[in-house]
Amino acid sequence: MTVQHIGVTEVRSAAIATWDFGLRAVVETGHAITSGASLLDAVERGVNVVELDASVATVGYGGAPNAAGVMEMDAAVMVGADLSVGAVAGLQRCRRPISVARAVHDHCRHSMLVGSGAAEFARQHGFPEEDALSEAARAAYEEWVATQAPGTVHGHDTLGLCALDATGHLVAACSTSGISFKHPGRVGDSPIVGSGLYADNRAGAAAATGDGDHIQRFCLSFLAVELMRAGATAMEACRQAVQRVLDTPGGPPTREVSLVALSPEGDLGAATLLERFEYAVWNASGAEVRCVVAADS
Ligand code: SD4
Repeated sequence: MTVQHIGVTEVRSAAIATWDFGLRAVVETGHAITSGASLLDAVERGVNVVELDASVATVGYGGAPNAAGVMEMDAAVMVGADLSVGAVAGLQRCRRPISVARAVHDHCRHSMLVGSGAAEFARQHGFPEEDALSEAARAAYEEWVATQAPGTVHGHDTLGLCALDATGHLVAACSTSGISFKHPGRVGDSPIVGSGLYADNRAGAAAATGDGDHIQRFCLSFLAVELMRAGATAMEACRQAVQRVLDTPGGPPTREVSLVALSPEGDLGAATLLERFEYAVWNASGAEVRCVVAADS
């Protein structure tokens, strides 16, 4: 477990992110918050760090392409102060999809743009056309084409990030290349408000990761936030939300379900149906990777 103590001036500020690679995102977000950036800027910078890291094989540059070998990325941001959102889905030729989602939030009269319309919007707002397919991702794709039957599900890990500043504002964000080698045009839970992410300053914020084809059936992030609104701690809210998946009539459709959550008081939560799920936190005590085991184990 890595612990980094970094200068924290605001005791309430906190951030939580999915997976161990989320550590870099929460540390960057924390630095930005403590150096006076707006919460939205801080979250965008935190997500950008992971998006631009080609060694993360599921987010932004270096992520996994679709079944046609084309990178199609999903990202969204939600602001808990006014429930405003910006989202992109199936975005091509961009290495920082969260920044395009942020631009949709800031400059577009719509909440979500997809495919060629999202790419055109990105160009209009100054995002260069960039190849998001890394050499390693191209090699993995070629190996998949040579060896795997179409439709085989490969790795997929979304960066979901929730952050709180000292004034009680919450922001949630998601960025992913989605399920590896997915059908062209497939959109997962990550850019869908309520499924991949949700934030409301009055109740909390949450973000999901896992098999988005199933996660979007449960509106898991909204559910976790509503459970916090009803009085659950962030940890209880995550556990009860993943329990909803376990309770599916006929049995859970997938065990690839994990959630992180943050309350307006800075209380942190996570739950999973995987054997173990690593997530990253940052607050006044420092930054570290933590782990939870399956909620029903
Ligand atoms: C998706 N939920 O596109 C994303 C992928 C993911 O852990 O988070 N995997 O379905």
